[in-house]
Amino acid sequence: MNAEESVELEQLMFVEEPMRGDGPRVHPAWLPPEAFRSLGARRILLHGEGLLVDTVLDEVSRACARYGGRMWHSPSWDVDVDLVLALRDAAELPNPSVEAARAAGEAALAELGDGGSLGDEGFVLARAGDVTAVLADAPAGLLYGLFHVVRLCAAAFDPARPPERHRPALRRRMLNHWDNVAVHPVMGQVERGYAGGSIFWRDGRPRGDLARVREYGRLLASCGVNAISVNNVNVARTEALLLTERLGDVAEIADALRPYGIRVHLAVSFAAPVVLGGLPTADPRDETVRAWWAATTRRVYDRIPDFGGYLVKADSEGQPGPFTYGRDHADGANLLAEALAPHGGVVHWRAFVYNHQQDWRDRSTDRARAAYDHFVPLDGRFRTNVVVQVKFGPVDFQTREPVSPVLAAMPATRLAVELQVTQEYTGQQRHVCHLGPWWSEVLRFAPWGPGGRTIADVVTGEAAAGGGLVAVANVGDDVFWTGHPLAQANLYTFGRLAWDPRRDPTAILDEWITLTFPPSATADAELVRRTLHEIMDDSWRTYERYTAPLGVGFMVNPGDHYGPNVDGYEYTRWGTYHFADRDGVGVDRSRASGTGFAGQYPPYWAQVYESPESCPDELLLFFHHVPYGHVLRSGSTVIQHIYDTHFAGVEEVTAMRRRWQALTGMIDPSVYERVAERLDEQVRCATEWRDQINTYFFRASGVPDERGRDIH
Ligand code: GCV
Repeated sequence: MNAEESVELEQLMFVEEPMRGDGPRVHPAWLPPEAFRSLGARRILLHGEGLLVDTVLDEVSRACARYGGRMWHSPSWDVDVDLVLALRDAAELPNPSVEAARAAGEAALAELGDGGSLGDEGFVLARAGDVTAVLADAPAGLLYGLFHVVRLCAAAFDPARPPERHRPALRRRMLNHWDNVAVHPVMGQVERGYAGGSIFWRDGRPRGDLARVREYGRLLASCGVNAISVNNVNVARTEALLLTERLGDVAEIADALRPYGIRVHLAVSFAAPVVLGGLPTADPRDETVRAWWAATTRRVYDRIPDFGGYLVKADSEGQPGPFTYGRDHADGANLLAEALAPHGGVVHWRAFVYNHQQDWRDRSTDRARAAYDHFVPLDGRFRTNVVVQVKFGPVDFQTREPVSPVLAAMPATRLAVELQVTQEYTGQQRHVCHLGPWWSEVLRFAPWGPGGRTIADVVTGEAAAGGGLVAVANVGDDVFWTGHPLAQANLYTFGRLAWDPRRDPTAILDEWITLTFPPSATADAELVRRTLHEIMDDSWRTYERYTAPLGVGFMVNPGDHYGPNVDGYEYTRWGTYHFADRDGVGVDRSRASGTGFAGQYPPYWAQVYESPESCPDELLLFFHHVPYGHVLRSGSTVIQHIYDTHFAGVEEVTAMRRRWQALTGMIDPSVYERVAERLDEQVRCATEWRDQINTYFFRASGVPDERGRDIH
């Protein structure tokens, strides 16, 4: 290439970063420009074509414009580069160093790979001489490879770096937004949303800020999420219309997210043939109903060719479902699956089905049993494009629950685990509660006994054909995306665990810290890192300590679910009881004398959970009703454990607030202030929890604290 050509090509290929007048409109979360410094200072060659390759092009161009690097796209020039990002089937280049890097990538793949295929989303990274090569079979792989290089920073260019191959363990890594289009009179714009309004909808209309939606797509792609549903699973009239008249609104979101490899799904009402189609029935066995779903779904795919599929909450908390017609959940799910199958779509059918009209005096009905009782008998009847989506625990996203036994009992069904990134029961994004360690514990749980297959194996499935990982999103139109800036880490961690459910959550948190607070722009990077780990690593356990004890759950204020209220749900219809009285506390779910829920587990855990002696302490009150003097495996009595953990929890939160103060002046002041405010609230609320819980159990039991601390 001669000098003139070079100048011309530079003008063509070297894209300037668009100016952003008054700085970013929203916090950049874990993708601040500074995180791209190492990449942006390099000479980079991008080789391949496609929509997602254009996204890579845009990312790299902006980074290079900012940090002085250079970029070429699919040229045949002989240039010296530091990084090649190439599709494997892109034509050869007459550039010896680039071709050597590609050959090194291919060789690494042959050595590391099983048959050499990277799939739709995988990539390989290898070094050849002074060049780093990232190769992928498909554009999405290149995009994920690019974000990997960003995460690695300078380490991506370390000559000693051994080759590595990455492929997501789970095919679908999905977020469910519980966003309402029209403001719900009780639940608001976002059901269980703690970060302002919706980024998609406002007051019955699309919010109209597609730039923000694109920015969201970028954040999600960078942590590995590849699917979202855009409306609440409780589908009201306005939201139902997204399937038909207002499909254009969904298509706009899909268009904004497509460049980031994210497919859009829709929560639909099972009664849609009646409420939208004017049919007299929504019976899944009725021919006109089947034809309605087939035609409606065809229209969806005409408008959104890469539409992901439907998400359904049926016969649950008042949502319509197949029970109305004497049909079961397999009939219902298969109806929608049949309509989606010709287009490659899936239906995510939720297993969150229980009797929400319970009488608290009826001790034989147990909400924990419900999903198993409804779904396990249907195993083997679901079509292959049905994913049964199971909440991780048998009740409802509590701070501590056993892992749902459904996940071990449906071997002939594709199962997804549903997590809750939005912190409904874990501090509502006013409390620091880093959930990675909890999710990791769930994913590593071996339901058939230690050393056996894990929940991660179940959702991965044979040849990655499992149902994947899903979570309820925690994002809103808040300037920090998640209300509490540190709650961004939960979103990031979800994506990274969905990519690889076996990863260490502390390492993921470390990655998030490095990206969000880049060492090159932080006065004392080590202090920031250490402080954040000290505050966040154990924050879920701290939260557990000052709230409902020993797995008993709830004890929250009814309705908004924030703050303590020991008897708030005790005499209600929701099936969430603790049965505390003057003698003891907890729910007997044993086979011998209780609801029999413990018997829903495979033999190893059925036996462990059956007896208070072998049941793990942290789940004792979930499985057993015991006297206050019962001695835990830890050696403490139940009542003393309650006092000790509640005092300790508040002390830990007070220490968090003190530690945070050490970061004054070290980080973005707006982040500092927001977190500081929320830590004040966390200290207040944790103190309230401590006092309410300790006082309640002191009065009920009459047993004093053996250390004589203040209990009111
Ligand atoms: C979307 C819990 C929440 C509800 C939620 C429901 C569900 O009950 O409190 O707001 O409804 O779970 O998962 O469907």
